[in-house]
Amino acid sequence: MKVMDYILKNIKDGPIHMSLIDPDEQPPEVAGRMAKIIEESGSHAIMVGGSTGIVKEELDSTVKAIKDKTDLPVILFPVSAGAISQYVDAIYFMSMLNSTDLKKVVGEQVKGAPYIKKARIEPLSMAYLIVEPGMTVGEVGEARVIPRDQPEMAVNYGLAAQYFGMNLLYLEAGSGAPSPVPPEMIKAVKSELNIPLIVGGGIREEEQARELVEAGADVLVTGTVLEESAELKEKMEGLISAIRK
Ligand code: 1GP
Repeated sequence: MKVMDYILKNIKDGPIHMSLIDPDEQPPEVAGRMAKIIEESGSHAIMVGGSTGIVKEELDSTVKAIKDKTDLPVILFPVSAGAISQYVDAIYFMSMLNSTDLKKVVGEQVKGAPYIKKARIEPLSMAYLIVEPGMTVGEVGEARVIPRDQPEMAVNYGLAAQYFGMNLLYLEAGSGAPSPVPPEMIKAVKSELNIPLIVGGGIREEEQARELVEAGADVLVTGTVLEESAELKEKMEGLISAIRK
């Protein structure tokens, strides 16, 4: 099954969870072990990415280790065209629509597209919007971050993405953000758009996760909690049951 069909099929039954693994944070075999726990906890997919200086070899061995240990779809969350692994099941073919750097909007994508075709990786067309505070990705991406109290700005970008024909919208508060994307923004976007909404950045607690899915998020992404939790399985199960309820 195509990864996009898998996402659509699963979100029909309610919101889902995806786990973000940063290849820079641990050796491949540890990433593989984490992936196994992630799968057992009920997460729906593994995203790999998030680092600025990643080299392809390191990325490849992490992806292979994850694929070895789980059957979950592995989706590349790319930083640049320079590090794309042919071992993933799909790649977010994403444009940071509120970046002031044209490379982040379309330049890297033009560079990466021929490789994606050659390697036959499934592209998942996605609009990526950075919401205040944006953290490292907002800075590196030179984003004009969407202020937390301006949900209508997120709606307008989202509508533009939908009219461009993009299939997913990702609202990103930034990895490690002190608090996630505001629920009011999620509500506003969901009431005006009909493409699936992914939300990530700063989600640590079950209560937050519950609030975000109640506001309308279709997919919640967590990364930092994977790295921080000593009791990974318990933490993940708690978050996922809050999302799936
Ligand atoms: C980053 O949204 C993701 O792109 C995950 O953020 O690391 O804060 O969970 P966290």
